[in-house]
Amino acid sequence: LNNLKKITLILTTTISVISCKTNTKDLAVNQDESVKPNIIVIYTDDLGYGDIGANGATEIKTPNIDALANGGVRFTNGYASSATCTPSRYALLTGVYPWKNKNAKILPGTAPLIIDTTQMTIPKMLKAKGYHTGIVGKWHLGLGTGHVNWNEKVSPGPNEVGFDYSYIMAATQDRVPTVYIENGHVVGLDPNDPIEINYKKNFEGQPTGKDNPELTTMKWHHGHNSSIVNGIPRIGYMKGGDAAKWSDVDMADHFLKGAQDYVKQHKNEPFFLYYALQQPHVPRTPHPRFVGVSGMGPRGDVIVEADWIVGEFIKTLEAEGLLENTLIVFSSDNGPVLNDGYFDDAVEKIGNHTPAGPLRGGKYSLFEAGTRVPFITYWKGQIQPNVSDAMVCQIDLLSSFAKLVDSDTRVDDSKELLDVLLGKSKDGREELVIEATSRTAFRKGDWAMIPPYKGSAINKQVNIETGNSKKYQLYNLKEDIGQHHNLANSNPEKLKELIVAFELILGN
Ligand code: NG6
Ligand code: CA
Repeated sequence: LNNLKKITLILTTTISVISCKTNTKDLAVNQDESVKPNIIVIYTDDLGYGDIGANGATEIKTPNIDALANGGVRFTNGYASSATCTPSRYALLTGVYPWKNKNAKILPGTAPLIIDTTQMTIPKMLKAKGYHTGIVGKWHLGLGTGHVNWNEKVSPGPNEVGFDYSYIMAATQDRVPTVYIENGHVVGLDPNDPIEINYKKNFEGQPTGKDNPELTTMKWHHGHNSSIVNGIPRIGYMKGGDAAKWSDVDMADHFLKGAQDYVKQHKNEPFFLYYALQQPHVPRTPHPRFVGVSGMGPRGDVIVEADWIVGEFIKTLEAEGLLENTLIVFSSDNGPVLNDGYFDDAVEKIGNHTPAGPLRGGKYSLFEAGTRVPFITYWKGQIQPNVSDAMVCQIDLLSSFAKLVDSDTRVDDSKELLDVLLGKSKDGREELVIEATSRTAFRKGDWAMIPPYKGSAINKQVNIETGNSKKYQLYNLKEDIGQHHNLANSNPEKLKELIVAFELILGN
């Protein structure tokens, strides 16, 4: 009997150990699931810090973006890495400072891919953690290796640097080729009408903005006088591919549908979507239902359109039951510009609107408005509504997302700031190097320092202050957010401190 008792005891213990083990395993599985939220980056093009209501705009209404800002963390010191597109996008996806890659500058539509296919990227890191990864929208990081044949599979591109799915425009809305590319294939291409692209010379007999202004519906101001597509003169020459050419006024709806379809298709697995909107970059082509809504001309109209798009996209996430399990980051690739090469009333109809908010400069500038942009994180039920003055940069997303999904991947320039992004901490970056048209400047604590640069103090074509000066500039942003008072002479110790820290990072 005693023996039987013993056996029973052993058996019960074993069973309870087994069941305990099973429980732990279940728990681990559950925990694992819970660290796999979806991640979406909504990235606008040239949207300024002051272009959204949440950051103080009163002349333009952006209720849907404001809802994200007011329901999430609204960063007042959120930065793009650069004051232009390609470098900012490079830094966002790779976590590497763009000034470390000499090719990370505004690219023509024929440029080769500038991300090394062996390099770490956000989608690659997430893929390794079981995520499906997609991009819908603007790419502008180059395609192919030098001589792209647009009539064959275009590669390498987004699919070779970590994206399982890509639906993109190659460069910008104002650059050829003006076609959509899905997983490397031009959408709707008629093989009997092959595409040819050249950025140096025109194809014989093809009209251009320069020679045929009578064929244009939008007038060029500077640049933008090559091939004409849909009445809009572009940068670069294009021949053929007529059936594949996009409709500019439908682009926002088209990308929205792509983004909605993507999340619907992948809602049952963890996914990462990089949704890169084209607004309010030139050419500004609002859909007819948005024409005139802002009273500010096409630039205002496409901002209202972009806001509507964000609202529709969020509605889709809600309808699919995804909002509670999705971290959304909303930002812009660089600061605002009014006249960026077309006569489109952006300057004439600006009224009292201030696209840069209280900041100095704009796109292309080393002053704050070049890189300090709308920056919002939103996660229903997980992020408490909050305004954060912590310094964060898009370059930090890679390491921070890695932390979120329990990945060991870290990239040096990319600071792991997950708690800051989730609004749980205000311990942001202490330092940041910003870039604008191949020049760099430095932010440390409350201070901004711009080293001397040759060249014009104003980019006359776009009417934006570049930040160039023969002298060092030093600003205390806490007291002087508009960078009106250069303290380089009156505070030499601070200037020295920033120069030393800056050069240490630059490796000088
Ligand atoms: C500039 C274009 C500008 C815009 C910019 C890229 C001219 C004169 N200007 O070269 O219109 O396309 O490149 O903008 O061509 S970005 O947001 O993609 O960096
Ligand atoms: Ca841009």
